[in-house]
Amino acid sequence: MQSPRTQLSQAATSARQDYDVLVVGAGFAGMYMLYRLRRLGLRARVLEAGDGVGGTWYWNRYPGARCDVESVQYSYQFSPELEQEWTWSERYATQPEILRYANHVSERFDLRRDIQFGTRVVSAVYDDAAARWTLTTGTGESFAAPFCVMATGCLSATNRPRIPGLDDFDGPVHHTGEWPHEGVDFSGQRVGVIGTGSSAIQSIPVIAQQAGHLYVFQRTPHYTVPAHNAPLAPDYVRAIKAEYRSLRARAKQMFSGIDFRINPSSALAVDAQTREREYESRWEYGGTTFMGAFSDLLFDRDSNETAAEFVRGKIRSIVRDPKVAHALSPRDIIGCKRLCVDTDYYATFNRPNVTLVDVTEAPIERITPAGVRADGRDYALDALVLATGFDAMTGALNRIDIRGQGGRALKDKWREGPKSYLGLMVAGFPNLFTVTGPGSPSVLTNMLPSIEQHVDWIADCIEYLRVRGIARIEPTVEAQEAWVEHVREVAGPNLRSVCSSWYIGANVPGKPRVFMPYIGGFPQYVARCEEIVAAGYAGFDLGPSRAPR
Ligand code: NA7
Repeated sequence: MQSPRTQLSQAATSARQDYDVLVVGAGFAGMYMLYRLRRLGLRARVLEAGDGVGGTWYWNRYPGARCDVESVQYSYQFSPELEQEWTWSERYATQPEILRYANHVSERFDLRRDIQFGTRVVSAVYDDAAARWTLTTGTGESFAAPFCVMATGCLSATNRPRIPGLDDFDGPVHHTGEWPHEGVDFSGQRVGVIGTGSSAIQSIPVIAQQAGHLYVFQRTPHYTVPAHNAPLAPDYVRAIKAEYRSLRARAKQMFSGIDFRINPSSALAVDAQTREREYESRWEYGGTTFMGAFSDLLFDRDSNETAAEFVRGKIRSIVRDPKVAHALSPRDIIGCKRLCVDTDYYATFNRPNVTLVDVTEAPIERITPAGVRADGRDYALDALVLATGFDAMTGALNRIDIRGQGGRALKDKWREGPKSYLGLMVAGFPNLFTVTGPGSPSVLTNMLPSIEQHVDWIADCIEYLRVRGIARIEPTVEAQEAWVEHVREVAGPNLRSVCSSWYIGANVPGKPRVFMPYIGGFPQYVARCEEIVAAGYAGFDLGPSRAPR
């Protein structure tokens, strides 16, 4: 008698040749992709490494994990019914609430039956002659289809630091991006957190409340602004639900795809008092809208410095020990690395059980079986938290052995940095789509509308080809080169392109330094995508034809 697992595996194997589209990943991108493909009447299979839907929200279960985009905007808009029936409870949703939402969506639209969980795709190979992609999984199963959509996420491949001795540590080591599902009890323990980016900034105040002592190993201080998170009042929720369509429409006109007010003035065009008032009111309001205080904060260093100094002043006023306040104060451009949003981050350093270990000047020497050696001394620890981020944007794609025409590996093509057309497709890789790929606005925008825009574009494209009996689509090298150049050009004047952030791959040793996302703004980008379609997929090679459907 066969075990249910064997039967399942055989069922998948026997159906493997028949899919129209394969989708890798069941986060928000993969789920919506499946929804759209089904509505086109296509047979799709989603392959997902995790045991549930939700992508980044499935894996990032560290204490304090939340979205830094307001919940009413960080949600799908493709279904007005879904918008009306789901009620967010807080201004910034917690990871568990977002995961509940993802599960609700998957149940509401009956998505699970076409998702195969616990299935990590290790290779994707294009067969020129058959015009098909074959995907192979870690357990040796293979799936084939003429189209493949990589919905693998921008921040999903964890960045494990190369610190000597890391594997020798006697206690548990948890990466924030691969947090144990059963949770971690730090009660009374000596805990070390390495990193001070968004994940650290969210988790440190929560861990500090539980740990016996918390040591924070900081290589670079990051700017963070308060979230001022709060439960959402029923009246506010009712008002949002009544005007969802116009809220979404307004958001789509914004550079970041998020509806918020940007002050059109330059920070240098107003007097110091007016500037202070604007920063103060943004600080009181909370969240990343702080960067909308003046329109030139990300273009003019002097303007930027006024905002940076305002935040440093806040740090000095919150953190009692001036030395710690100084160490926590970033010197560089605010908003260059992604601005963090916190609850009580700076105040946490006033706690007697929290120690900031500044490793700015000299890196952590090594991890020993007993703890961390840094700053000329040994810190004895019971547990270690790696809040060291991700191999962003390209990591998840490069960890799959993707081979296009002539067996050429994507990793090799991208050795000097990712090249794509619109962040949607890559020359030499026909019929392979990347949702929010490098070269698209993606991480610089609200991910949900960016995902929906890409998924709609891909679904419409596949339908266009099928209706016309076109078997293949691929960007031309010329169109791709021109797009890559455009992406580079628009990044130039923006201050975000000048610092050592994960936007340019600087957090991963050896990664090519290229500003990966498209910083021309969401509306401009969408308009370009639409123009290209209206011009009959300008910049793409289409063909050859087969009998129309
Ligand atoms: P981030 O923002 O990449 O932060 C990672 C942190 O880890 C950052 O402070 C790094 O310092 C630090 N880091 C990385 N490697 C090391 C080593 N080897 N030694 C010491 N410190 C290290 O990742 P997050 O997960 O916090 O956030 C990622 C995004 O998710 C965030 O922007 C939001 O969009 C959501 P560094 O600054 O590189 O000196």
